Amino acid sequence: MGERFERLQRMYKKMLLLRHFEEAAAKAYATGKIRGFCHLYIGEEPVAVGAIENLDKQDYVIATYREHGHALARGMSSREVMAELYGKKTGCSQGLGGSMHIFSKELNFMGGHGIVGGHIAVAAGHAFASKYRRENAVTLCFIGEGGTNIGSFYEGLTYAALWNLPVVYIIENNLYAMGTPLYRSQPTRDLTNKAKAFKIPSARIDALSVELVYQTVREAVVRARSGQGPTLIEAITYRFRGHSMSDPAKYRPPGELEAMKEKDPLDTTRAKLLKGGLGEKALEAINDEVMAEVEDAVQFAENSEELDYATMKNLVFAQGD
Ligand SMILES: Cc1ncc(C[n+]2csc(CCOP(=O)(O)OP(=O)(O)O)c2C)c(N)n1
Repeated sequence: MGERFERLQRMYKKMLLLRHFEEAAAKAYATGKIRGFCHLYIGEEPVAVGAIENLDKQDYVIATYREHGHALARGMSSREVMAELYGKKTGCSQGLGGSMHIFSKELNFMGGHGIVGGHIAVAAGHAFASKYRRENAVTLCFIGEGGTNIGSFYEGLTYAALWNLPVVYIIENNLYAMGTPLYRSQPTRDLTNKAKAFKIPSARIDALSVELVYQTVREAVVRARSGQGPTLIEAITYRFRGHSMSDPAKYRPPGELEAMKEKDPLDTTRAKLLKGGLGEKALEAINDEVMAEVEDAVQFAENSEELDYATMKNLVFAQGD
């Protein structure tokens, strides 16, 4: 089997993990086991998976509050992410961060940010630090399209361009910022126009194809790593669920969701693998393996303890007089 086909298989398995993981999270949310904010990425899987497939160990990832999938794609264990959603001490942030604050220093996974766009300038900071330290690292920064209306977007892009920083900005354009459609919140439909003011190279892609995401980000990562500076990619995608668990998403035009589900990136990738020679049995085995991992993560989260109050308090408040 060729390298390309193997990569597609690997990316399919990851996307499937993200999908099953979040479906399990939604179930746990419905029964009150997960509480607070919880933004699902279902439908958008090719963006995180295709992009992060390009990274090396020393690279950085920074994302929005819709980041469970990015953490899993970066290699965080399902157990640690699920336990964090459950608010348990075995979670990546000891259960104190929750859904919007998935974080791992070991994986250079820099969150999980609840302030829309707030992390965009932070990404430029990470890229500056890694360039200064000659780490040969690239920073991938994921942004919602709504986030490109925030001041920090312009600060981040200014410094990324001015200092030729090794950062790739990926706009996950899922067409809605909460319930507001793109045409009501953006002066332009083509968000790569925003890169032109900074002379940053850009690409606008149909992100239902995980291979196209992989390839486009590949070029940007090579450019960043070889000292040629930042790129802005607009990845056009779609979320199948509401903005967060409390949103029934009634603002979509009738039929839109159903039409997009017809193009579910998991189904199209599966069909490609079948056509490429992977049998039904092999696909079933991948599915079983992923399901077992998710079930294990749920059991792990359910059986884990919460942090004790004294430790929680010590982590939040300063010690001493
Ligand atoms: C500075 C700031 N303003 C408003 C909010 C409330 N808010 C949370 S998510 C969101 C919509 C953002 O949409 P987008 O950037 O397109 O990302 P998506 O949720 O679609 O992935 C808003 C307005 C916030 N968290 N931070």
